[in-house]
Amino acid sequence: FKPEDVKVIFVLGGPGVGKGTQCAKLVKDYQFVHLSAGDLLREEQSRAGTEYGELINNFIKEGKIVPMEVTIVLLENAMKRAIDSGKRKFLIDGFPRQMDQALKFEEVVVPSQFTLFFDCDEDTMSQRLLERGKTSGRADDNPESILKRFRTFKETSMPVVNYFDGQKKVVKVDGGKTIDSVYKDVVAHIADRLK
Ligand code: UP5
Ligand code: MG
Repeated sequence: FKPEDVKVIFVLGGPGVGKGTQCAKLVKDYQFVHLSAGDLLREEQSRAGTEYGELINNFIKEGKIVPMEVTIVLLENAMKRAIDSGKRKFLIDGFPRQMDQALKFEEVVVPSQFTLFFDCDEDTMSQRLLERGKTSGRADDNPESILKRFRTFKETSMPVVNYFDGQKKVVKVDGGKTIDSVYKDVVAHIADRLK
């Protein structure tokens, strides 16, 4: 596909900040295609006999970042399928979460338009994840994994946010409020770039 035909918004923020929740609302109101890198990895992992299944599961439980060769191919394939069916606006959720991924994706796939960054304190995010963990079945919604995810986010993923911020390509929204008030802020901040 031609990069100029495609629009990509990265959606970043700590574990449990509400990336998936806010993306779902944007999809409903503005017809984006929502691609969560974590969801794509979990799908790939649960596919029987997959070469990467075991590897992915271990990385996720440890809150570590899966090698980008895996993730970028999954994202690219999902984007191609969507583009073939006439879509062109993408929310890429939970990616890139390491500098090399950011540089590689923008080089080989398409440069992002901007990054929507949700900010929130760890106590709030932790409570949300533990609550979700009662029913989510996610291998990483437990106290040990959550601490590791927070550490990876601070050490490895925040540099990505800071890098795009240095390019004046970050829109920061407070993710600590109610779902509806966070969404109101999102729409208010990026209203002119949702088309
Ligand atoms: N909730 C949401 N918003 C709320 C609000 N405003 N008020 C109260 N509650 C709110 O929300 C989390 C929970 O909180 C839900 O129960 C929700 O109802 C509630 P959600 O929208 O799911 O938050 P989200 O930010 O999407 O949280 P998620 O757990 O998905 O974030 P992570 O970034 O940790 O998970 P992700 O799936 O992106 O990645 C998982 C792992 O995959 C990573 O740790 C890593 O090991 C691996 N990975 C890679 O290796 N590479 C990648 O590129 C991507 C992932
Ligand atoms: Mg998510």
